Amino acid sequence: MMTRREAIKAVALTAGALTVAPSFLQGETSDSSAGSSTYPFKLAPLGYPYDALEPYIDALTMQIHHDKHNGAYVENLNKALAQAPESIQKMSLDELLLNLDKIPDNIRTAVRNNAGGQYNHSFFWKLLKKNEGGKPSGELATAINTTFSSYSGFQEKLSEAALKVFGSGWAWLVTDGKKLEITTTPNQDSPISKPNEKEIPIVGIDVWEHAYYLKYQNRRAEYVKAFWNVINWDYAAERYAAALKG
Ligand code: MN3
Repeated sequence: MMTRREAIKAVALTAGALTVAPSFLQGETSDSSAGSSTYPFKLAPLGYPYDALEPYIDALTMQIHHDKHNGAYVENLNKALAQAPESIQKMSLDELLLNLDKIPDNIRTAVRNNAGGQYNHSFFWKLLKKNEGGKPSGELATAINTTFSSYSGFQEKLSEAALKVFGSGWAWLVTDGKKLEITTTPNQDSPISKPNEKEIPIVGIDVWEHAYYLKYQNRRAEYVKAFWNVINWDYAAERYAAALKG
């Protein structure tokens, strides 16, 4: 239990020193994963069978990717935070990623990589669902068509970005709450960590080899092509609608 004085200190710290997550982001990734929203973090269950995305993404890839790779990010994030001051341990995933400059030097890289890994993957699992050739609808479809001329124009631009990522990283469709933009991040960096830009992920393609190597080996282009069949457009549309509201 926190004493009253500690509680006041924690509140003061949060209000004074931290970049507070926009309401849309607050607790979004952490509360919906089946665990606490702060340290120690837990790996939420995938939420659907490993083979749900066959033949586009195979069951073994999903199992290893979720259980082992995402599992390791959670484990290593907790290991890093175990040595952190209590004020840092009380930060949600979003707060950690929005305040990397306030993380102690000795654990900053570990937090950046592993909190990023946990954030990106928690989002990614929810974004995936076989769509049977489905396309975005509603406001998101309108925005995509306005920004990229057409759905196929958008597919081309995001695929191109995904293929250009050198080594391991991600290609994203993000929004600042107004416009849509395509961007990439290296390693497990999260778009929400960019200090001078507000970038909320709407769609993200994991182009680490661990996301596709078992089925596609070195053929990233084939994986990226297959990816269009497993985007949960309802989830992307929900995130976009929420981001517009701020
Ligand atoms: Mn991955």
